[in-house]
Amino acid sequence: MAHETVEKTPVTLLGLGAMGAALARAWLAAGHPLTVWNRTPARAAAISAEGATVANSAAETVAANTLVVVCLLDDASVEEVLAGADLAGRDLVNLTTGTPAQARARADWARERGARYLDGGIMAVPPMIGVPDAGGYVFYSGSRELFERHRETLAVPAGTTYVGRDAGFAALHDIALLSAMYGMFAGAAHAFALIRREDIDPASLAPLLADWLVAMAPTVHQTADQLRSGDYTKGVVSNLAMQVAGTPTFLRTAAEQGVSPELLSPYFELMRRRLAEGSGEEDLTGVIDLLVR
Ligand code: FVH
Repeated sequence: MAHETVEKTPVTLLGLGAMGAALARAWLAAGHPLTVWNRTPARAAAISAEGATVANSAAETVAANTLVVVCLLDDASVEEVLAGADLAGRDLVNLTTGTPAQARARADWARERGARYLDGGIMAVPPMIGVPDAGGYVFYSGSRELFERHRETLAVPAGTTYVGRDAGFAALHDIALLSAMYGMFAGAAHAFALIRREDIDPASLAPLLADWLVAMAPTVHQTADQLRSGDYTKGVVSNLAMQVAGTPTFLRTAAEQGVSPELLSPYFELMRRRLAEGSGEEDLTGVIDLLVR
């Protein structure tokens, strides 16, 4: 039987922090030739021992391969690291977390230097990288052609989800999901604070909390449906008037338990403002319109 050798796309990777190192190991494990660079050389040495080629400078690393991936701390470090590199003809994939405006500006910046550009927002933590069942994935936006050209290589560390030609959309999706996550963390922090001084094992509350959050999560589909239709009374189960009437109980309970209401109060205040506009029969969806200035 004839053996077929499938050439794996060589990858250049700049940035070997916790996430960069995880990406590097995933590409190496999948057989991709990898050239790396990191500001602190010791980190590159560790990856070199696992099979990567270490370049002497960022510019040399960029020159090594067409596909150039950067995973650095922030947009300022991307600017700094790539300042002296010749990007002409490179396929630049930026997996550094930034704002949508930074991504759009970086796309223009790359184009002016003759590079094609794809922005990425990583929805995973390092231990999820290279573990297909872990559920991690990366949002991509920018050049569709670039995404298709490197789809297979980009899918090695984590799943891929392309969200549009607007280079800012990956960052926007990333930050939207992470913002919701922080809202969830805030709610969970308040819940744990409520039981903190009681004879209740936090470990007994944790599974109840997790199950409840999972049960409530699908309400986002109804919110989306109401936003699309413009009818915020559509399918309402617990209307705003009823929910606002319940808020003093939450605040009184917090006071009784010696817990600051500072995480809950801003949201309750928005609910009250929306009710004051005469939206008692609606869902909570109207709060979104109060946020959008
Ligand atoms: N780690 C995580 O859980 C999250 C998951 C979601 C995505 N984020 C984003 O990924 C980017 C990289 O994160 P990281 O975890 O690798 O971060 P660090 O371990 O802190 O490594 C930072 C790397 O950036 C290099 N660096 C920083 N500043 C500069 C600079 N001015 N010039 C050159 N390189 C710079 C740093 O180099 P060194 O400190 O080792 O010399 C690391 O390689 C990030 O956008 C997350 O938001 C991770």
